[in-house]
Amino acid sequence: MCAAGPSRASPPNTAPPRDMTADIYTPDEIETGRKLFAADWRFVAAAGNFEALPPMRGLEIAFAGRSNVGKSSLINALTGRNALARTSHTPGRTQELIFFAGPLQLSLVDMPGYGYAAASKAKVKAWTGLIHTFLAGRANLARVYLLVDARHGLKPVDDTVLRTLDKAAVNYQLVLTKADQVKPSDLEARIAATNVALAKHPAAFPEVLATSSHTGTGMPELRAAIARLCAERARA
Ligand SMILES: Nc1nc2c(ncn2[C@@H]2O[C@H](COP(=O)(O)OP(=O)(O)OP(=O)(O)O)[C@@H](O)[C@H]2O)c(=O)[nH]1
Ligand SMILES: [Mg+2]
Repeated sequence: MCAAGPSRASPPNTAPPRDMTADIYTPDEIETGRKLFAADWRFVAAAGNFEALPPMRGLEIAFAGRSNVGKSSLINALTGRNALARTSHTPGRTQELIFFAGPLQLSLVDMPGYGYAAASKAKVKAWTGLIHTFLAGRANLARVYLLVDARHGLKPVDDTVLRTLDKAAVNYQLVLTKADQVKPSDLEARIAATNVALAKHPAAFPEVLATSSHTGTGMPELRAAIARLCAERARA
């Protein structure tokens, strides 16, 4: 079951939970992750405001990040489905919190992007409010993957979200997306620079993960990490 146990990270300045201290997975864990995401995943709800959120059920894992960073694509790549989450070349595609349910009472949450300059002020305000309220206040939010475009790295607009996550002590990990678009040497440099920036963030998993939804890079590890989280919460 993926439904039990506390959902918050350790308080600042204490050791991170064991599952957040290593990104090396055994072949068994990789296989468990593969099976978890090969199962049936389906859309369950869309919420444009806090009142419309579906009832809490099991654990939730949210994918947050700037507009167009590749959140919806990552959910599709994880689940091996082309169109489970809606993607688009143009920013601002996902405009609500979208919930997908899988096995073990686990849900994935596709979030609206932030930092989308072309949207109206009112929309930006509503999305930003919803994003921060959800990230800081959803009791069964077990982990947040904060996505950052590997070509651009962390931007000032990411800072407020990082602060919200630190303050709420939600356990989170930075994921570089679109790794296929960056030369390997530039990717190494981006990973190193992002790891340095992360040192200031107490609730963050200390290492970033490089992924590509187009080539599948990082998917087995991300699936294994989520499966490991489920197993740990079930034991807690
Ligand atoms: N090359 C490459 N392109 C990607 C990758 N992931 C996403 N994209 C592209 O980036 C664009 C945005 O992807 P989405 O998944 O819709 O991004 P999003 O973060 O959900 O965007 P919003 O919902 O608008 O915030 C699409 O054109 C994708 O095809 C990747 O790993 N590699
Ligand atoms: Mg999207």
